[in-house]
Amino acid sequence: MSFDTIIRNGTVVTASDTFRCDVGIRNGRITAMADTLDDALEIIDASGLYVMPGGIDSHVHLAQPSGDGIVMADDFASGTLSAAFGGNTTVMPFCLQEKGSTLREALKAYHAKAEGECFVDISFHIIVTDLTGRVLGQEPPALVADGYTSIKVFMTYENLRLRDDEILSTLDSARTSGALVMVHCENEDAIRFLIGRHEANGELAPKYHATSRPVAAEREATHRALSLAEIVDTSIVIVHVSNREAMEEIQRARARGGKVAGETCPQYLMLTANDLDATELEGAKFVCSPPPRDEKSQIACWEGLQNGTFDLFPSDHCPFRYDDDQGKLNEKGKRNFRWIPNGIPGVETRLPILFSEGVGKGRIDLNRFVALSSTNHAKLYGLYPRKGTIAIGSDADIALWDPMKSVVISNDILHHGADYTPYEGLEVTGWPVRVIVRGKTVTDGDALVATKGLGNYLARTRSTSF
Ligand code: DUC
Ligand code: ZN
Ligand code: ZN
Repeated sequence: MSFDTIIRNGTVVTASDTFRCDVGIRNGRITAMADTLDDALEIIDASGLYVMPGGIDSHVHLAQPSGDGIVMADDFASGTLSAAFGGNTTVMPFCLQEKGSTLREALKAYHAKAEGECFVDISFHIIVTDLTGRVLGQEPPALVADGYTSIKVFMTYENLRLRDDEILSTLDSARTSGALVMVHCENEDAIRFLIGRHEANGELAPKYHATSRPVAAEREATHRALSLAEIVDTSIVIVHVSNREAMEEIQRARARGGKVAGETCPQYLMLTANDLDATELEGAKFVCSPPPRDEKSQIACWEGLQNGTFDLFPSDHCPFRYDDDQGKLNEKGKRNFRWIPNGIPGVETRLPILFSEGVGKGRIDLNRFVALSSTNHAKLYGLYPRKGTIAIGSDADIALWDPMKSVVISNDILHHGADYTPYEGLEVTGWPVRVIVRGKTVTDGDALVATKGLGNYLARTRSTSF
């Protein structure tokens, strides 16, 4: 046999082209693309379907400690299962450095959590929270050599944030070692001041999460992060941008010659701060940071996806159960918004939402969909062309898309560990009907046809985007 699998009669879509051809797979890789291919153990008929690179979700949180008594709703098994059903073949979760431990120790702990559990391939970004000890002196060069080529830092959250001098040191260390730094941009001091004011006024409902983290707090921190990167002359990723003003900071930094990548996420296209103002405590379901803004911000984020300000459209999947004392409605969270864990689920709905609202409504074309959902993630984070495209020699990571399939999103049909979806009742058209990881089918329609452990850990090269 020439091939293990042939995908026949489909329309291949990459970030640059759309064309009809058969795809031949052998030993987990794409080994032939031609008008007609024959001679395989398995023939998959993809008539009427798009043959796309599997989604790469480069911003997800799985099994991450999130505060006293709070438990994330997804571990590596459920999170990667949900990812697969959502059309993804690789996800990039965060590995959180606990204060007092080294980055290597953090990685060891996360590898232990993920080992043998995953349904799709994974690769970690390291969240740096503690610069004492050898962290910046010695660890990054060796970590980059071992394929850990990205770092995230927070400007907010008292227990996670780095001060400006620490961010500068991290950026400088990343520049010399070849790592890429992702920054969560919100001004912690301003947020703490506003939370304090809300508390003094007895304003404790979930909706005050949004007003305690205003656009100005995000815009200011975005400007500062970009300035710090400029000062040490290094590249930077501004994650989860929610509004026009922060987006314009990215545009201005690029115009000055800055090497900047930017993300926006489904919640900034589909939700607004009004969703946090729901009856009872339902607004807790939409608490994430930065918070969703308003309709004008949604329009701005679409513009950013269209005009290239945003290179990436990850989910920022950060799932907590709602009706659970280890989740959104923990004892303290029920009484005061500041204790509601920040984050919402979305790894399974990211691609259907972008396809339906983006391609289906004429806002972006098919090739931009592939760039935003897969190819740009692979390029930015050192996985391309092994991942993120349909090409000879690439891993056979493929999502077969039915562009006509309409689905009403409901928590019942999703596979994550959360007990809700923020997109309940949203009708989308376009759905991944089969997902293949390195040549092996993981999902086929509603069926799971692989066992966990199929997902590999991916060491990465330095970014090829800048
Ligand atoms: N930042 C993230 O990137 N994800 C969820 C929560 C947060 O603050
Ligand atoms: Zn963040
Ligand atoms: Zn995140």
